[in-house]
Amino acid sequence: MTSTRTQGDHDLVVVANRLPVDRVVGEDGETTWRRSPGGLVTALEPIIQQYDGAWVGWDGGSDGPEEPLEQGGMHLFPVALSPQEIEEFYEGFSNGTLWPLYHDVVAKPGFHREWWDSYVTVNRRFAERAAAEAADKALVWVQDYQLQLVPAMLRELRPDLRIGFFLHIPFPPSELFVQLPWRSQILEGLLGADLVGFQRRGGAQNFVRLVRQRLGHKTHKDLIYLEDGRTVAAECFPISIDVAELEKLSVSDPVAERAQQIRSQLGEPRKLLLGVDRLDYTKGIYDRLRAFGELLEEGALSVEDAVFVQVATPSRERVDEYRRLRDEIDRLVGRINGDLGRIGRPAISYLHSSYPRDEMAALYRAADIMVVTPLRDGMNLVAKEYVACRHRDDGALVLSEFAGAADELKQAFMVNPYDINGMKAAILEAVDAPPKDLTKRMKAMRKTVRSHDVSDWAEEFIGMLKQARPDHRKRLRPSKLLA
Ligand code: GDG
Repeated sequence: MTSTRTQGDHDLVVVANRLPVDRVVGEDGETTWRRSPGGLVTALEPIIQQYDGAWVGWDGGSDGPEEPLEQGGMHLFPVALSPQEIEEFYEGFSNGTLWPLYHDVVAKPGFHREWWDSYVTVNRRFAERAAAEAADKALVWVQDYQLQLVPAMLRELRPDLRIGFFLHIPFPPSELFVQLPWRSQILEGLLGADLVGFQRRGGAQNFVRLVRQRLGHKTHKDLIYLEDGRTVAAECFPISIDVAELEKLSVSDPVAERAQQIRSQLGEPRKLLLGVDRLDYTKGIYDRLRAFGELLEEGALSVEDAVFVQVATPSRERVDEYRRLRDEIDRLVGRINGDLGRIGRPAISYLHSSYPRDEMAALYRAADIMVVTPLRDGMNLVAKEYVACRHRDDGALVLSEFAGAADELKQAFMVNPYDINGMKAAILEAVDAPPKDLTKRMKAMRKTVRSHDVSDWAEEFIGMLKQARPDHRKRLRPSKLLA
């Protein structure tokens, strides 16, 4: 094989769809960069700084310049997308095909050949950029579903690298995955990595089963043995949050005061229920609000003593499915408030907006019951954030069993989000639970969240990637391999 080596000088390269900064073009046409908030940036920043590493990603604009920039000790390398690629690669194949397919097909995935072609083209561009920036034998960590072909493309360009891949969303069971016309190409793409990480054990198992069944590779437990002598490990690495940062924020005086103020502005309800989600059809916002509406209608709860605050952060607004969802939720909230609200006492306080981090912390502190009911979710960081903010060991978490977080936050009030009566019962159970029971549950959940934060997640992944031994023949006799 001929390898086109154009080596860079970074010992660690993160490759993600988005850069950790957004390009902001001012009225004067000047470009400035704003650090984009979020767990991934917080998790990876210290590690990248430690390695003097690089981050390759899209800057969120179209046809922008590709000059590298420095931010917070990180070397950032923008990858440009054309307006057509934004439509076909990003909104199309990533968010219109893979996103619904990987989330239990809760919406119908679109299978369009031109979207796929664009996905291949853009993945190649990311791989080439990463290949150019990585030093000899560097670690490269590719993130998420938009870039599943990058590991194999990168390996072809740079066989010396250790390549890791982490999927932030669920990896579907074989029965759903095989709908994808390009299923083999995606599996081959991922197998370019030495280590493929998933949020849950089930995702890793689905992947191993698929490569065995579809591609005929030998596997043993979480290892896959390729004909060329390489071994690929499939492991679960549940992601977490920056617990210390959020705890510090949530106990600060301004946040405590703001939490009080929120409750008083809502008329000092006996129970404040809260939902915080990107406005996405996987998050189960519609059925959750329906369940709450029915509880009011039936008199199990009353607007005099309970209110539901739903923050729905705008998301993917150019995709049809998301516009439809927004309209449906607008209608439902309007109907519930129209039918059941009173002057100064809306049933649902619905906020279609994005808020700064301290306001989120104040909401978490103000809420008696956090309702997290996705139909499917890789992890769901909101559930962990709520727990991190409850330093008095009070409050209740109602949690979907279909969120990755359910594997760890076992003391939550667990629900099947498709079962509206079950959700109503769980909400009432949380509303009526004795404080002692809530404390016991919250204490246990806080212990779990504090014992594994996002830097542990990143360090564990990088630690394992460093140990990856590309050639399995050096460590395993063929007799140990299971077909
Ligand atoms: C994907 C996977 C997986 C939300 N609104 C505001 C705001 N947020 C923050 C939350 C939380 C994050 O956004 C959302 O994270 P989630 O995990 O809940 O969901 P996705 O965006 O779907 O993330 C998911 C995650 O990747 C990580 O691997 O857990 O399963 O789908 O941190 O607090 N933050 C601010 N203002 C808002 O209005 N500041």
